[in-house]
Amino acid sequence: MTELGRLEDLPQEYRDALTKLNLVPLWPSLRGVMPANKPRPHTVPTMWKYADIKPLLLQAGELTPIEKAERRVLVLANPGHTLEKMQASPAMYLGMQLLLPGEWAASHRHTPNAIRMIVEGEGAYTTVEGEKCYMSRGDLILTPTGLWHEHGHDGKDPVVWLDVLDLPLAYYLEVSYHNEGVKQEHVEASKEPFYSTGGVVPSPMFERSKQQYPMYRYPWTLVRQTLEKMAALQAPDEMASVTYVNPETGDDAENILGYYALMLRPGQTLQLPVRSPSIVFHVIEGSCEIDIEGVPYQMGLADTTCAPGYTPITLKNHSSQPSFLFMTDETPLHRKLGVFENRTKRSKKET
Ligand code: GTQ
Repeated sequence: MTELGRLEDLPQEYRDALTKLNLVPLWPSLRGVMPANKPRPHTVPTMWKYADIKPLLLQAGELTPIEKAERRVLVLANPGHTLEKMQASPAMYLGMQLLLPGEWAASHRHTPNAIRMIVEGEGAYTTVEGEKCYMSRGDLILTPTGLWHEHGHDGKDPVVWLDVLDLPLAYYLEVSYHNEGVKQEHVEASKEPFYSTGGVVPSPMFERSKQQYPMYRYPWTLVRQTLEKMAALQAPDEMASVTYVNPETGDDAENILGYYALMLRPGQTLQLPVRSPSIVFHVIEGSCEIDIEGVPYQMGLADTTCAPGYTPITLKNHSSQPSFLFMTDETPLHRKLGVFENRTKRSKKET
């Protein structure tokens, strides 16, 4: 590859003249912004242990009343992007949110899409566009772009959940903002049971729902059952995984980030395809080892790990119990932009 001229090769006077006019020579920076064959990600493999986060989150509950926080969240920030950027990857934001009994996180809506994956505690709920979605461990609740949502808690113990937002992308695009709302009245039960039978969707008067987001809550009990059935019927080296989709269209549940759940059988090792999107793993049940470019991360219950794209990743369940993971990645975004790649196929062809 041709070595390109450096900034230092240019006379200072010339460089100053360019700077004064808001001009930059491309060639000293070209290889940086467009490296050969593979991107150079800022995202570094990072693990956050729930045991480390929980006491600090509970302390935040004592230090900062909910009214002063609006959302009481500790952000899982990837040091490769610098902590101030509050991003786990180019498009993913992760936060652990605490709601104490009796607290209420006021209604608002925002341009970034969000989801919550419930980590622990019973009795809390998110009201999304007037539908009350109860939170139990492992449930996924969508709050897509522009939809009103607020969190309440009628239970006895602290409730914690993992927030995933495409905030870094929205912020980069300069489209990130929120509106404050008023407490949602006329609240009804979540309509998610209408979609709990695979293969059929409600069609009152023979009309399919025109709602862009017909289902807000994906209960863990049902997802877990599906994974167990898959694992029981599949060959031992197959991957028991599901994608959270819009039940009316079969598209990804949200536009930018993809959401998935996976079961690792006891003793199972799974080599994941090497693909362009960054990916986040979160343990819903059990434990596992995640090898990212050969470095092992030991994941216990509710631990979370982020890995950059274009990276070989292997999942190993060393225990005698099944392990269940929630995953989120940037696949829908990459596909829409036309930059999605699966390098596994290519390397197979080459060899
Ligand atoms: O619960 O609506 O972690 O608006 C960051 C921003 C959670 C939320 C976050 C938010 C929320």
